[in-house]
Amino acid sequence: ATADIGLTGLAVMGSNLARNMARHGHTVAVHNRTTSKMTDFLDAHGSDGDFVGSESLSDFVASIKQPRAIIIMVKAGEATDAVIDELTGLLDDGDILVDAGNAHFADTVRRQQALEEHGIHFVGMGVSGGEEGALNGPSIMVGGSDHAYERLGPIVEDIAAQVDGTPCAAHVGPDGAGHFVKMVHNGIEYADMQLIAEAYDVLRSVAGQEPAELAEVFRRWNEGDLESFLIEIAADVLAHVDADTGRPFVDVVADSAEQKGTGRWTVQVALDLGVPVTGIAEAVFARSVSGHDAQREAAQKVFEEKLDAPEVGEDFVEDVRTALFAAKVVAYAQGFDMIVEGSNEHDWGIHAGEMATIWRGGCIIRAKFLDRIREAFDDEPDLTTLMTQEYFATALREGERGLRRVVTTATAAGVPVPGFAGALSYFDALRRDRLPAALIQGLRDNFGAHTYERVDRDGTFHTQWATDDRKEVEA
Ligand code: NBP
Repeated sequence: ATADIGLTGLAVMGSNLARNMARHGHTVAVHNRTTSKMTDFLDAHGSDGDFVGSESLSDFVASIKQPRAIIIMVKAGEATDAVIDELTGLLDDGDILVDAGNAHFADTVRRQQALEEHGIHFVGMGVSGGEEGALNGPSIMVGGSDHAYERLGPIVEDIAAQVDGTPCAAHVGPDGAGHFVKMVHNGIEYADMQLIAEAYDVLRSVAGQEPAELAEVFRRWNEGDLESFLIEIAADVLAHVDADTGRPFVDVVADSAEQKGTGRWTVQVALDLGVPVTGIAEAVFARSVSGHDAQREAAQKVFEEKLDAPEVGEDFVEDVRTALFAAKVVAYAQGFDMIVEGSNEHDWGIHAGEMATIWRGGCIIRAKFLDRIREAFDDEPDLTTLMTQEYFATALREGERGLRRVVTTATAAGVPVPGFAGALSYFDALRRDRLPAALIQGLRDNFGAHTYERVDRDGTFHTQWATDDRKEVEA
């Protein structure tokens, strides 16, 4: 056996990851269910480094040094289970099987438990950064045993994106921790993109700026606190002109956003954990709304679109910028709340600040401000919410006025801003001394004797609503 690591599944992600490892001097055993894809891969990319190609899984396994580390990069779901089943019988005690696809973390936990009985260390590895990242340096979130990371870590840290000499890869925690964090990362990505899209919509629909002008605005924003990959490519997309029609590219693209499911998973899991990730939820629902063609068509026939845009001046652009940053802070704070809550629930021991560190490069939400998140958790590892940490609190204070103005102006103009409005509502809800949840508790007790607690003394109470004297009793 000569290969340092094996990879099966040579579609775009697997091919690029295999090439990345080979380019870093690791000998990579490669395999694909359809053999021609493996031979095509070697023909096209064999010169990238040392590969050992195998047609059969048994030859593939035999070509890897023990304890073996094998990356599975096939379609998430049944295909992954099928490959795991085939490989299990061929592996030895202590071998490491890595699923680098987009698995749901609950599947990873299930697979890890099943493989533990066979002495195999199963790893759920979240890989972010798309095709380009896989080839040139992704952000890698590893969930698995210490033994697995000892074997895998050096290779993974080698091929990951590097920021200031630090690899964007880490051992996040056991079993499903890596895929969980990757899922939340994608959820945050949804929220971030929704806010960027709303900022564009408001500036275009209310301030009347054209896509080419807005590309310049985003380019400027990318030089300040908002500096990030998503803002950079937003400028790029807005500046792009359709070759066929000569119109702005954003005007020829169908306005129905698609989703592969990780945003939806994040919200589903957040509901179970009881974490209010309103920014992510609004983003997922906004995409659903955009795809509800029948309802949109029906509503447009009945309710005339009435854009009653108030006059705004140059200062509005700056308000949108500060609003965007403040809303982004809220969305990221919620995402990190979810990581902390998930880690507590599953006893994963995730270091929240480390997640910010490994998201600084390689992945889609890479941004300057992740450094600030890392610093915040370094200063205070048990931080209750990012929103109160000095840097972010300042961003919220400075952005509050803009956020209110953007939400009220957009609302008056009939421009939907669920992301901005949700962020503002969350901010206001946290800040308020008293919430109307007190009335909800009263209603629940009235119709269902669900009981309530009081502000002035301990205990659980119920009011006998059906009686004349409405006596309060201790429940
Ligand atoms: P695909 O998700 O399109 O999967 C294609 C690969 O799965 C091929 O190698 C195919 O083999 C193999 N495969 C299938 Br389908 N069923 C199989 C089975 N029953 N047994 C063995 N192999 C099987 O590839 P991808 O787009 O490169 O994505 C790979 C993974 O990475 C996915 O989980 C994806 O969600 C994740 N991911 C993708 C991106 C991205 O930007 N595309 C980013 C991050 C993560 P064949 O050649 O024989 O059909």
